[in-house]
Amino acid sequence: MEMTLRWFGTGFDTVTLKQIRQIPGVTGVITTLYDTEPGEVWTRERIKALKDEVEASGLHISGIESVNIHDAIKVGTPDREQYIDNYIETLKNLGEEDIHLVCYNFMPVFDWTRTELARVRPDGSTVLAYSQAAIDKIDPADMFSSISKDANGAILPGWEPERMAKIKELFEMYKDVDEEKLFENLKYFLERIMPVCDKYDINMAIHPDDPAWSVFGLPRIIINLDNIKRMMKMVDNPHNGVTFCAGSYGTNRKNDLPTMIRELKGRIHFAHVRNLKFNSDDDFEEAAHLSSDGTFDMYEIMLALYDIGFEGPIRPDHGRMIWDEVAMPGYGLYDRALGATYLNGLWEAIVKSRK
Ligand SMILES: [Mn+2]
Repeated sequence: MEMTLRWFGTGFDTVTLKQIRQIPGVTGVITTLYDTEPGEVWTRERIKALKDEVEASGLHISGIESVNIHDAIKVGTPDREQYIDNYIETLKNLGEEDIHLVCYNFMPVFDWTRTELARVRPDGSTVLAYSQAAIDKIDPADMFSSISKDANGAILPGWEPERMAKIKELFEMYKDVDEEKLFENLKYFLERIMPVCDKYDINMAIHPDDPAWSVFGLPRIIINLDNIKRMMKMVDNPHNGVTFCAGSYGTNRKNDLPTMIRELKGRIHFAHVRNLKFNSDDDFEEAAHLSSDGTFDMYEIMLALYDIGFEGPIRPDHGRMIWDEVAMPGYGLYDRALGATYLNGLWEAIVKSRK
């Protein structure tokens, strides 16, 4: 595996490449062109400029998170053809710049959903949290205003204000899209892009829906092992793989994370590893990466990744906000650096004990 950190780019991220370079063992970043719209072609010039900037800091681009999917593709409207052509063009440009990993998601309307961005934990740190009881009381149209006030001025990925301004329109677009339709549209998209992925050896790594169940009555499909297997089988190509996000699959207590990892051997192209603390089955908050601070056994997760011979990039995921840092919720420097260091420690111990 290669330890990496997510970086949103100069002007969007409070964390600098220089800081990332100083986290022991972190050699790459997972980044994006944060100011592009879903459906837009990423030009080679812009990709090259981003790559040059990262490389000048002594790091490299380990993958892209995300190249977002236009709603027309998820809904399956006739104009999806143009947006898929654009996506293919972006993949080609990434491939020509020697980038071989793309994380994306197929969630309708909302990306990840949380009800709080700054829940205070007993140690005084603040974290993202989710409560089903709170969701059940919120009108989805108010979701954006209810959480954006805690965003520390950051634009949250998937929660861009322009997008949230047309939320009613978005719900209308998706009104006839059920789980079957979403699977069908995902299949159509994957079949169209696989030739360019084969040509440039690009691993597509779908990110799970978070939380891993239906929210606001919207269909969600990338939520458990059966559905992932269905997705991989319907377009059976090694380039059609997954981002194994422990924190997202882990929202559903029925998902046994180490078992899922072992079952997905060969098709996990990217891993997000973080811990959650459950207060009940439908109220959880994000925790420090350390096993004892949350509910997951992080050693078992890392061991499963080791056992399947995982060689892709891995990154600590959402961190707590600690030491008075002001940053995008989940994406400060300090707690993610602690997370990377801890995961590297687990990995070193596993490697040495298995020799
Ligand atoms: Mn994730």
